[in-house]
Amino acid sequence: MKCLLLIDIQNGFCTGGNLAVPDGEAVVPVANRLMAEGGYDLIVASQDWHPADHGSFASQHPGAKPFEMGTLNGRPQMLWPDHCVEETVDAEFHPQLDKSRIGFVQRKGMDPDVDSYSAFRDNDQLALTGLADYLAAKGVTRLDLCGLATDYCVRFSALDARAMLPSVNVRVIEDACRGIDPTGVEAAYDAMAAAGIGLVTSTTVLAEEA
Ligand code: VGL
Ligand code: ZN
Repeated sequence: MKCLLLIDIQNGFCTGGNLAVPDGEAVVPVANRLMAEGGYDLIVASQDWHPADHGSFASQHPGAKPFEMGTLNGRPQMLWPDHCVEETVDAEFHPQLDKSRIGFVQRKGMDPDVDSYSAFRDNDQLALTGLADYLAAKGVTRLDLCGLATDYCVRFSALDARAMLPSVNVRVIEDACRGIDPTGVEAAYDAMAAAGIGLVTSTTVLAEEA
């Protein structure tokens, strides 16, 4: 049972979005091709979905500016521009993403007091989204991830998949990811490889099907 997990391919992380990732929209055609021709049995998409007063927003911390470190509930927290606020265009999936093949959408980041980079659990690792149980119940044996951003939500989703679904083969499709900060992207790939996550390209994945 092969599953493709699309991480946060939303307007907010693409050009023109509130937390635009350089070249973020470049993942859209690759993701569409993977969905159509990658031989997946199940396609899941995560969606960053914040209340307007989310505590990860610099706007909620008097005097703070976006991309400064702050604290949230006693934990170090990167303070972000307001982004992916629920029910706004910024939070919608990219308009060119083929939604027709997405079987399940996992929203995250709804609790204003904790950030949730991972599609599986909050950053404090206390509250689970339920996605690990969902994938286990579906009998997923291979999980391929891609999307935005490599150094945040892709990284922590892949690491949690590895940790929470130990019998699943977890891979990240590099050319279908884009990151915020080049140093962070490098660190993310190092951490993922060290955890036993396979790093592949869409060419490899599509060739497996051919
Ligand atoms: C993300 C920062 C804040 C992401 C989400 O999708 O990588 N990054 N919220
Ligand atoms: Zn967010």
